Amino acid sequence: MTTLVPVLGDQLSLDLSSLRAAEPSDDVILMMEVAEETTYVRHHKIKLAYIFSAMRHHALALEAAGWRVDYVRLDDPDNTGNFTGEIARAIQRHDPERIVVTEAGEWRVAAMLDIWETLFGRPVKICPDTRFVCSHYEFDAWASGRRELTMEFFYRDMRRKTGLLMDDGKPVGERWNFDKDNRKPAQVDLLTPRPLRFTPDQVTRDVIALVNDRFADHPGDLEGFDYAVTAADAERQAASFFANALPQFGDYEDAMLTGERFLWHSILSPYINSGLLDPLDLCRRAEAAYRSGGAPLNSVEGYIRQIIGWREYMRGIYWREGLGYVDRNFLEHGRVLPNWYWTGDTDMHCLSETIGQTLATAHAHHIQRLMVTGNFALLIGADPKQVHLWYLEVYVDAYEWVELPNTLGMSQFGDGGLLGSKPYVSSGAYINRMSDYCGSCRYNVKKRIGDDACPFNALYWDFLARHRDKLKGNRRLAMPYRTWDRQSEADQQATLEQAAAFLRRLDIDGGVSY
Ligand code: FAD
Ligand code: DLZ
Ligand code: SF4
Repeated sequence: MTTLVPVLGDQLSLDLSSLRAAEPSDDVILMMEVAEETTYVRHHKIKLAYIFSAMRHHALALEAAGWRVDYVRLDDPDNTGNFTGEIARAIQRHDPERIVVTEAGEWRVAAMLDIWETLFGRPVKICPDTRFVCSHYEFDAWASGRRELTMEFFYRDMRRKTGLLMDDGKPVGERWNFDKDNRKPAQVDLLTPRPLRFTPDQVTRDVIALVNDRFADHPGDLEGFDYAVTAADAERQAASFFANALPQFGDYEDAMLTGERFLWHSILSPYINSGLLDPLDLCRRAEAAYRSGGAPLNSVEGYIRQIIGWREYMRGIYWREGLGYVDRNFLEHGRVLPNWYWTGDTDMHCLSETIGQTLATAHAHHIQRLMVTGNFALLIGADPKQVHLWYLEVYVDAYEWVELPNTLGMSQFGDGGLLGSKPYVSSGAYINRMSDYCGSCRYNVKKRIGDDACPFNALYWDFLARHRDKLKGNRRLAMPYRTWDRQSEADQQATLEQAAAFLRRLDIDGGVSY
């Protein structure tokens, strides 16, 4: 009487809900490296190596915990290349009475799980993913009947539910949100903490060879691969973050600095998303740091909000909005992304820095993703679906449930404001305020017109003018529109011509078909 328990590549947690419904003595865990998962986008090589190595190490951890693991490698000659084909083969090997699986993280894979019961003629139990604080049902109950799905109110409910940073039903510090304290620009500082680096072991080296061999045409390279690939090493990285970076996490949350890839960020998202770290546990430890005087409230509240607020909210939106979300394109944008999004080869320093770092490490921090690559793509009117695929491809932490709402919703305003109350666009002034990028750029951030004018400046006004019909009712844009209207017609005309000339050059020099 065997149960087959498929464990997917982002379900690498020892207390996964499906495992709770199984018995180590009788049941078989199935883990599958399959070609279909590697090619739905051209995943960055680091992302592939990370996932396969973490999966292989997790199989060893499961075995050490007493489980029987049937592990199918990508280069197994009989590998069918997809989850359903591998379940069919595993049924032949083990003749299980039933299948128990934790729900998939995205629509594409959920649709596969849904047909297994009919296809294989045995019961399939799909367990809720209890690694999230908010269930689908709870999110829908929260969202139903609301005119606006404001993250802040969702977040407060999650604080109440978890009790995080709550005293007698009230938020600690008598405020829910310390965002205003968290917008300091950073200075270059030799004492900036550095995340730990992990030397690849034999398992990772094998995977690196496999990825280099099979995915040579995918972006990135594996020369300096140093991610943690086990729960124990991910835990070391978390401990290092709490000890060294959390205290200043809040102050510099939105800062960007040349050559400083990590600043005071945790760099834990790949481990949380694939299951090596438990998000709620991290939040409780952040709170403990505050309560024991180890970190200030603005940092700890900011960190907790990112996880039980933004992260949970993005998942809720993803599942609530359904399959059609990916096609939403409120602003009717269709420009092809410049080919230098895959090389970093541009003379705009903020972009070359962010893209260069992304290609080198498969990571960029939030403000780089939102206000540099995302902002630029939105200003030029890039096709939001293509932008989504780019983010899904290049980041090690990218899974559709979290990447899509962040990119298409928050960053590209593709959903017309369901998720963000205004488009995240800015001129060069914002980038200049929050970074040191402009100081070593060939463009002058103060100029709007001329060969050396920062392209973000004319593009920003052009974006607002172009979309006036759709955006004029947005209260948060009333001020920029008033500023635009105060400019002389000649100045406005010169700005629009500057933007048009830039976009023409971009299409000729930088366009690429996807
Ligand atoms: P920290 O700055 O240390 O933040 C702490 C934690 O909060 C993160 O580890 C993460 O788990 C969570 N978090 C923070 N912001 C968000 C957010 N907006 N949504 C969800 N979780 C958040 N995050 C992903 O995990 N996967 C993605 O594919 C992804 N794509 C993004 C695409 C765009 C266009 C934007 C603007 C943001 C995206 N994010 C994504 C959110 C954010 O950029 C990353 O979570 C963060 O940079 C990860 O680095 P970190 O662990 O150092 O985060
Ligand atoms: C992202 C990814 C990749 C590249 N490869 C695999 C794989 O071979 N096997 C696997 O189980 N999972 C992989 N993943 C992660 C899955 O795509 C992820 O589990 C789904 O997105 C969940 O819906
Ligand atoms: Fe980017 Fe403009 Fe600053 Fe150059 S001047 S780094 S293009 S914002």
